[in-house]
Amino acid sequence: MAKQISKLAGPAAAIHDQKLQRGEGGELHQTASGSTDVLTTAQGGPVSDDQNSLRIGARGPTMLEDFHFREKIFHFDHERIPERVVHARGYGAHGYFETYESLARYTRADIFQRAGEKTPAFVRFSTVAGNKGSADLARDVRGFAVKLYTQEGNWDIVGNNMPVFFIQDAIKFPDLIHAAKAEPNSDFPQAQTAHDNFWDFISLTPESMHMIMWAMSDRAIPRSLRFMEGFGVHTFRLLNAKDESTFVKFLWKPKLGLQSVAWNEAVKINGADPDFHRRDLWDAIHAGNFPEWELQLQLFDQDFADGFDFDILDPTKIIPEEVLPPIAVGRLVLDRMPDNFFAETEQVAFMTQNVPPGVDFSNDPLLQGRNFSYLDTQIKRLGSTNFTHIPINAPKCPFHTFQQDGHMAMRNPVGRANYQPNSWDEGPRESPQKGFRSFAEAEAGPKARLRSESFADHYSQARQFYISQHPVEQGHIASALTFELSKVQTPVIRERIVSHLLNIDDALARKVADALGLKAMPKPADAAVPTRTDLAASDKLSILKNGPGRFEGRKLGMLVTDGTDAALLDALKRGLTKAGAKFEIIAPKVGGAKADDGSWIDAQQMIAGAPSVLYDAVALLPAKPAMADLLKESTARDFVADAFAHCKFIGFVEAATPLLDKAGIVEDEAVIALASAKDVAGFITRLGELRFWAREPKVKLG
Ligand code: HDE
Repeated sequence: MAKQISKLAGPAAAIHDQKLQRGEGGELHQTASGSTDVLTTAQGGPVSDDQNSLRIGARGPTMLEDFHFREKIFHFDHERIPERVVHARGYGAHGYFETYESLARYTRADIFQRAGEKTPAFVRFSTVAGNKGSADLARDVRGFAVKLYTQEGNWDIVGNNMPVFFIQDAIKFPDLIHAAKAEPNSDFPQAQTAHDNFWDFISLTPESMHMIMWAMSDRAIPRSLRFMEGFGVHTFRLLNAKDESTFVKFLWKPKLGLQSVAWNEAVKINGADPDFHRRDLWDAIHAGNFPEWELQLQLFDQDFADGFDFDILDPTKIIPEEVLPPIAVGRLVLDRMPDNFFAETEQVAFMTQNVPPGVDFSNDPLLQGRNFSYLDTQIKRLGSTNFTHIPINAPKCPFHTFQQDGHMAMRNPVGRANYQPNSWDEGPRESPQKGFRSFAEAEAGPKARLRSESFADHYSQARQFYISQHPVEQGHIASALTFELSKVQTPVIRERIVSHLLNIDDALARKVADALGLKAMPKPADAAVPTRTDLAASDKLSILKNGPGRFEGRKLGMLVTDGTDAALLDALKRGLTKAGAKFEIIAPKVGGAKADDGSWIDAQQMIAGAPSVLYDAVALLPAKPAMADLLKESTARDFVADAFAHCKFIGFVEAATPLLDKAGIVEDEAVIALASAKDVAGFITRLGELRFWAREPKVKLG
């Protein structure tokens, strides 16, 4: 009977046979990797057939005895681990930190002792509110978590791309996050704060107002993870060899400058490429364009802290860079993507309490609470106290503990001594000289649940942030508030937010109230401390005032057809490469098009798959004979109309004029004619401005 049954049946059999046959031919082999390795079970047993489970007869029941099938399915069933409760969606990369010069004066941390020293690093960027599968361009804070594998153990600077936070005490974190994430009864909206619960909580939490200004600014919709700043947020301490303390704030400054997208653009990017940020990082690193940040420190002593306008322990406050200029102490370069996303990016465990000797905590109540949370959350996610045995989390310096056993223990002590002190002359010993020492701060006071009076000013720095913005950015903040509050269905919540805005900036409050169609202006919210109007604007808080002034690291989308001017295209390609920029060719068909000189232009995208939101600027290079077909493509019209509406620079050849007309474009100085290769240099220089915001009032995006 068995002989009559084909061992392999169905389509899988055909593939299997084909692969086996071709394998015998010498070019292709059975495994996807192309290796000659024999497939095995996790126990190492060779597998003869991975296409069919073991059964009795061709149409009979599957047998429990099929240990390969059972092991395969069992393992698959357990592939998922709990996603992070916040910052679930993230993307990481490896790199290094290079120290500029010795900081021994301030800290005894080994990483800061020698100029030119390189320390391995792993960075994970993330959004906060969305689940693991959410889209990259959500309006949200971005996590900026850095793990430095120092010679004295791992140092994690678990920061964000905004220097302040919503709350002042960690005890409010679960409430904030519950309110921000999907509502519990409906389980929506996903990755959006534009809903009642979030704004209800915010409207009842005045301390969040400064952070709300940041979250409603363009900082919340970065163009690339490479173009955003990072901040340690809290005040930390540095301790030198004499245990003298200097307060410190950590700032990461991107070498390629700051850049964000427009909200309407973000919404469209999420549809066109929900992986926009991770793809951008992947592409840049694979192309050898390694993103880089400078680590800058704001250093200050107790006298500065005592004299500063706000409490340096309050995480809803910044110290403006104009008040306390930061010093550059090193650079962080990301030069390698993980080999495996799960093993590295998903399993990496950042913890605020990972600090080396010479770095210490302050009493910031948010930081103190985080120091509990991060260790606790790793048990839930990674399932064992031995999560430090996972390579991405293991220190890269020698380390010796007496910890043993537990689930998945990979490293186990050898020898007899698993305690100390012991009489066997075995095992590590503590070292008062080398070991971590806390700053011996004198603490006293009643045991009570208190919020310091010095934390009570909730509006002054919110106002300072707002007045520091470029008028275009101020407009975006008003639009973002209007959009978010327009999704709030309970009118009183909208009114409450406007009543807070009245304490920040009267014109902003009125603009939002008007845009929301509020029937009457509410009274300003009761403020514990009146808003200060004497704080000077800080240009460093603006993105537009800190743009790169060059197109390096950005991408031009070039629309071509059959008959495109090859010389012009070539000049554009050369000019962009010289400027350190990238380009992508978009054609009616992804296979490409034939240029006017008969050469073939390879395309990377077809028009319908590459809306202009994926690019920083566009060049329209079609040829006249192809226009009739191109004009029929509504995606070609959208390509142009969106580029214009998002205030992008548009280069065009004369043949493209009917397309500009069809998209309703009224030419301005950022719609630039490219008559020949001579015009390319000027065009690329203009691209360095990134956007032509002067157009915005004409293309109101809401
Ligand atoms: Fe976090 N946060 N957080 N957070 N946080 C986590 O730890 C928490 C806060 C930040 O890429 C969790 O491993 C509390 C501020 C980043 O893996 C958790 C409070 C800042 C990441 C946690 C805060 C951050 C996290 C979830 C209020 C900026 C992602 C998974 C006191 C300075 C790290 C995890 C990564 C992740 C707790 C507030 C940044 C639950 C209790 C402020 C970048 O432990």
